Amino acid sequence: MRLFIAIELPDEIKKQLEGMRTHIPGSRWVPLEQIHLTLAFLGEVDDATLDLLTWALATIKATGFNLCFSGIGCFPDRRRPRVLWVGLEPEPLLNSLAFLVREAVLACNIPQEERPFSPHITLARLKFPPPREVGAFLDQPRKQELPPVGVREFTLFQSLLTSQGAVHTPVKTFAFSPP
Ligand code: 3AM
Repeated sequence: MRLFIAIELPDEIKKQLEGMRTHIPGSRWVPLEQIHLTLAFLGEVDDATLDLLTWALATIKATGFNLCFSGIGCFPDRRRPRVLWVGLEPEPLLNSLAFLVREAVLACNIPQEERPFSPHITLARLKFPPPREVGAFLDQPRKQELPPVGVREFTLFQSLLTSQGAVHTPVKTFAFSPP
């Protein structure tokens, strides 16, 4: 099973993020139902490791926090933008959750990339080098404030690759223990 771990966002927020779409040639906008905040990408995991992983994730002790949205940006940089995203204000409890998730994943012998966790919500992927519309998108003034989102759980997702693109299905949700 191809898996990743993410924080789900409320439908209202997903609608507002979807509303930020503009016309950019060669862009593939993330469908509303697939907008999320990725904590870890796992890739293919076998059934035995999945059992181990769900046990390891269930032992995570995390504290609830609020996600506060910041500006729009891109990866890897403005000269070669491939991914357009909305960023998040620094939140130590989010970093701590990502760290605990990463430790749990590594403990199950699932390899993880070395690069540091860089919290973002992907809005679009670009197929070819930046048309001028990308600059306009990145420089747009903030039209509306997105309200903060309370986070009390995270979700293990299956990502099934199909000819129509990826289909994401929640496998298991892990609620933070009450304070
Ligand atoms: O939330 P974002 O868009 O950053 O890009 C994929 C998405 O991250 C990423 O996993 C998240 C859920 O699909 N992803 C997909 N394939 C990947 C890979 N081979 C990957 N991340 C790293 N390596």
